[in-house]
Amino acid sequence: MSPCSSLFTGAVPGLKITYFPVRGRCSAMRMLLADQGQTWEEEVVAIDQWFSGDMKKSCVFGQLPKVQDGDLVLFQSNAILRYLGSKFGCHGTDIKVNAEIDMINDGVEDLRIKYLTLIYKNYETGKADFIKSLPDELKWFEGLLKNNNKGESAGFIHGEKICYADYNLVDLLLNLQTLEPTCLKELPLLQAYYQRVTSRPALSKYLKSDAHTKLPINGNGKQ
Ligand code: 6SG
Repeated sequence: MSPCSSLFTGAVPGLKITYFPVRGRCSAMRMLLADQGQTWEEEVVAIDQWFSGDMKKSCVFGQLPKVQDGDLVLFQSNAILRYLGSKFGCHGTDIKVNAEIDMINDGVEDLRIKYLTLIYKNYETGKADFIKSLPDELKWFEGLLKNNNKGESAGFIHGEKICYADYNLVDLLLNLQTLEPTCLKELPLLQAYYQRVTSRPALSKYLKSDAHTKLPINGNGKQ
């Protein structure tokens, strides 16, 4: 029993994601689950229900997503991703490998925060500059791929096995290409990596499903 469990309703069998009707911060965890052949339940919280009800008070940091797995209740999307990575074999087995994967995921989070700031705070005034900054922002990931066996046989952002940070990075790359379709033009390794990961059969099937395509990327209609 986790220390927070008493705050929440009882254990649920299997995995349940509670979130707004958007891809947002749940897209990477859904990709991970789909690609790893898992099923899960979705509890969709309408935005008016969120602002008029008591759910916010019951959340550890007053925010969603929430993931429940049996008697474990988790908030914070990156902690959730890391947990799902450990549970389904997409985290390392060695503490040093894990630390490197976590470091890469933190790099993805830094860029995601810049993207979300644009989307939710200054889309109209900041879009052109943000797009201009993308080659500089993304070159670090191109560099990681280059150092990973020159990006040739290496399929992934760390080593040769998919890790939870791959799903987070691929989700962010999908959003960035929606914002600016040519943003990977000068980054051949990242472009090939994106194609390679999103072509994995189960992930590709999920990305084409209504469950994914019918959800807006963000909560304010901007993308
Ligand atoms: C918003 O920020 O979807 N959670 C969001 N908003 C509601 O009352 N560090 C953690 C994590 O990684 C960040 C959580 C995240 O898990 S996600 C949340 O709970 C709150 O704070 C982005 C998203 N937005 C869609 C959306 C529409 C209505 C509520 C949420 C308008 C936009 C954001 C708030 C109001 Fe909105």
